[in-house]
This record gives sequence, C-alpha cells and structure tokens, in this order.
Amino acid sequence: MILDNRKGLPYIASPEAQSTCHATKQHIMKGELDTAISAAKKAGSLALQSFGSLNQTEIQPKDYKDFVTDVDKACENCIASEISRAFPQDSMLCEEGYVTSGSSGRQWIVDPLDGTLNFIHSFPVFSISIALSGPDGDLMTGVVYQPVLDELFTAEKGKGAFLNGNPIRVSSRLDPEHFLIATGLPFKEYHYLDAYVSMLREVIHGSAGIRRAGSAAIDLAYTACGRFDAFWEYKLFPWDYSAGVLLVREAGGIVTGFNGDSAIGNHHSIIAGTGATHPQLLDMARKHFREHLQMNRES
Ligand code: 2AM
Ligand code: CA
Repeated sequence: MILDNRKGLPYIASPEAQSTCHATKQHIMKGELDTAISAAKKAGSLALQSFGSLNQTEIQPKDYKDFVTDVDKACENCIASEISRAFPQDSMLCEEGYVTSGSSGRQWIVDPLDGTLNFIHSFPVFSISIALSGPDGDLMTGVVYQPVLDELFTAEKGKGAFLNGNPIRVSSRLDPEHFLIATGLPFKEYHYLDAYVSMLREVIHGSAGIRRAGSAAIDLAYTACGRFDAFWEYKLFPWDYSAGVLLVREAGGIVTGFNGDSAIGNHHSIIAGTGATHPQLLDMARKHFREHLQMNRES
C-alpha cells in the first residue's frame, strides 16, 4: 500500500480507480455482504488515491465545523451506484445526499467517508461504513473498511463478526485499570459540553486511557475486535454507527442509547461495550446526562 502525499495536487481519480466504479460487462450476482464489501473496497481505493493530496478547492463547508470533500462525494457515487445496481428495490440513505426510496422495506445506510476531518488533515484514520437494515428495522449486514490498514470488518445478523475473514470478539478485560475507552468529543454543539466533560472526568479515573480517533465507525469496529473496551458518543447519525453497532453486537458486545434502550432512538447517542464496561458507562451517562435525557425523553 502506498500513501501518496502529493500536497496541493488536484484530486483526480486514476483511470483504474474510475473504472472500478463502472458496471462490469459480465454482471455476476452477488449477495448483500459481498456487494457491500466490493463497494467499500472500491470506495476505499478511491479515497487512498487522493489521501494526502487534497487541495482547498476540493473541501466545502457543509455545516458549522462540518466539511465535505470531493472524495466523500466520489466515494458516495461509487457505493450508491454499485448497491443500487445490485438491489434496485432497496432504499438508500447516504450521508452526502444520495437518498432513494424502494419497495422492499430494506434500507442501505452509508457513510462514504467517516472521519472526513482526519482525511482533510492527512491524519490516516478514516473509514467507509455500509449497513443494511431489514423491513423490521433490524440491522442485517454491516461493513466497516479502513483502507489505510486494509482492514475489513464485516458482520451479518446471527453469523458473527469478522476482521479480514477471521472471527472477532469484544474484549474480555475486567479490570478498569486496563480499559482503553474510545469517545467522540463534542465539536459543534456545546449545550451538553459540561455533562460530557463531567462524564469524561469519571471515565478518565476509571480507565487506563481514552482515545478520540475521529471516526465513530472505526471506534465501534475497534470495540468489536477488543482493541477498545468501550465507546461512547453523544449524538451521531445513523450512517456513522449502523454498521459498527451490528459489528459490536455480533462480536458479543452490548450497544444501547444513553437511556439504556437497545433501539437507538432519535437522539442517536451511543454506548457500546462489553458485559463489564457497558453497565459502568451506562450508569455514568444516566448520571451526568440526566437533565439532557429528561429534557429529550429519548436516548
Ligand atoms: P464524518 O467524518 O462522517 O462527518 C465523530 O465525532 C463523528 O462525528 C465522526 O464519525 C464524524 O463523521 C463526525 N464529524 C463531523 N464533523 C466533525 C468534526 N468537525 N470533528 C469530529 N467529528 C466530526
Ligand atoms: Ca462522512
């Protein structure tokens, strides 16, 4: 794998990468997981080709402190065309705006580049996240791909979770002095900053260390394979967490909202962990975020 650091050069996907996103002449029917894997790997190779070489004109503000790049959009086009070609009857919800409705009741939930701020800063932690939910809303398939390390995390409901084809489990650590815990810091909404910081203080005391990777999908994938003992973040979007939630659950972990409900509510706040860490973080979240949870009456 080559990390290209051509600072200042415009983003142009190579002919090879561009062709990877076009329909193959001999269309071979793939299942849902294989389709998600193929789309994630193609998007990953597109992202890698421009990693370290973005220029300012390829970065657009989307919201306050929230950015999108031409690479996010190229990855989304690539994934959306691959999936909608294979499963035209399914609906799609993609972060950068590709949203369609279908007749099947199933929905693909896609973050074409999770960790865009990292990507913009040439910080090599970003991922592609693709999930499929069934007609009842249950997560069926989840793929998180970290192209820089060529690490592919996959899960299907009831079939376990895997890293590059090898089964993974959440950590079995029991001693808080050994816990490595991931989180997402507030970055644009500050009304819950005090609650967050008071919970962070308690987690600092109750762990060996904290990490803020900047990609919720990677935080969840790393929790699924036991690198992290837990992850918590207040307010995410379905494309950030859907694939990762299935990974953690299929790896034997527990995922709920801050209110303890396993259906992640409209508030999209997440606590993911093991039988040892999840209850501890949930207690802390209920204590420190009490007012916010009462106010919102949601997770
Ligand atoms: P994104 O890169 O797909 O937008 C972690 O806090 C999550 O918040 C990430 O998964 C990231 O997803 C999103 N996010 C959006 N803007 C961010 C910012 N300015 N700093 C950190 N995370 C951000
Ligand atoms: Ca994104």
